[in-house]
Amino acid sequence: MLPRIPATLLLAALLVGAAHAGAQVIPGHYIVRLQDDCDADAVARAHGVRAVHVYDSAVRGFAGALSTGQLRTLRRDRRVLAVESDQRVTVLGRVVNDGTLAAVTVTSSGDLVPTGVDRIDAELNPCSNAAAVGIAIIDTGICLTHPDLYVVGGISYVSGITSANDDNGHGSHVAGSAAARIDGVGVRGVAPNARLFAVKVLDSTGSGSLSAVIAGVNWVTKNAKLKVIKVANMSLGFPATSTTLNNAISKSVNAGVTYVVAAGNSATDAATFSPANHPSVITVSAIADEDGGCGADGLATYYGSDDSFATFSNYGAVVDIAAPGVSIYSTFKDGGYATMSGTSMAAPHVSGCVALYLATHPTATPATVRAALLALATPQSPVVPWLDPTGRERGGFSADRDSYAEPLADAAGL
Ligand SMILES: [Ca+2]
Ligand SMILES: [Ca+2]
Ligand SMILES: [Ca+2]
Repeated sequence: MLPRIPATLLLAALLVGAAHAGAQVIPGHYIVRLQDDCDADAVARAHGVRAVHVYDSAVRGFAGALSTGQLRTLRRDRRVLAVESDQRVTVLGRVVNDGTLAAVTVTSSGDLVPTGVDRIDAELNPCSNAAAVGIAIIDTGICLTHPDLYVVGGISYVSGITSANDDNGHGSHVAGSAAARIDGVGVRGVAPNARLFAVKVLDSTGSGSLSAVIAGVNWVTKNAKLKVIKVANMSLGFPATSTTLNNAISKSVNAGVTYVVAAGNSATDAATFSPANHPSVITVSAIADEDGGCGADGLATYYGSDDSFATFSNYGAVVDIAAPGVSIYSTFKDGGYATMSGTSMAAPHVSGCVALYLATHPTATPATVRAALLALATPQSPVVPWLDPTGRERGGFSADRDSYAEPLADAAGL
């Protein structure tokens, strides 16, 4: 923790995320999963389907509008493993729009250290080689010209949008928490200078389709080796499960990409939310931290007291680790900065941790990365500060909603 500039208390904010509603199916649109040796394009053509997305790496298949007749003949085709309805996927973070700035400290370089970066002591990590690690932000895109973000590539799977540039702000915010540069301006992220890939699957309203998300996972998997993409952040979700998405993520993880996903903002068990419930991803819950320090002596936030489980955060056995997700200051669209809340904001703190770890352990598998992050994280209890073996002050958090006590991410010793 650094000495801090006093901050205004967040007094009002929009509710984060929608209430837990049922899955929102996109009528007439389907995702078709094929056997591994199939040419997805050829199968789609044979059935007269104009595929919107074709999957050829993380999973074989295609997605698009299907007539009742096409649906019937596809289900009879022996190359078809599954046909599922496409559905609506949304971001899991909102702008805090009361004009207050979250507490931040200033480094000697001049970059602001947002509270979340400070709380997990990322500023104490020497972070020698993060630029060697690529992080894919599967989101609304990233502001491609933002001076604080090192964006080296991208793709858009949003209908009618060819650029991966962020027209919403959410993806840019997520990207900045993970990797905003130390350059004397703006903020710094957890793993400054990590290379960012903008995988745009959600539109300007922060909404998109499951079929586009699968296309994003497919792109990451296909490009992981060549572009050295080792981390994928998904600050998005939907209240259902998709076997096609699950298979795609599994294959991507097997290809060496560590997936970090938001638990969701419905204050309920994340077990029924995808991709939070995937067994091979790192699922992240959110804590409220007001002052960037441990010890619960900051001011109360709109979503709970300092260093407590955020009132909106999903919980449950599928959650692996917690990170700050309330009133987080980071980069935004159009070269700007904004304060946002949500498990969307917690996840990229962990993606940054993954990048820091991989920078010094380049051959670690996703399972090894997860084990290392959990081993070095701060236990929930005690909240009262204690000194770790390096003499650094540590402290957990209170008010977890279940009996699974996920630890709080810590970046100093990665
Ligand atoms: Ca900066
Ligand atoms: Ca605190
Ligand atoms: Ca828990």
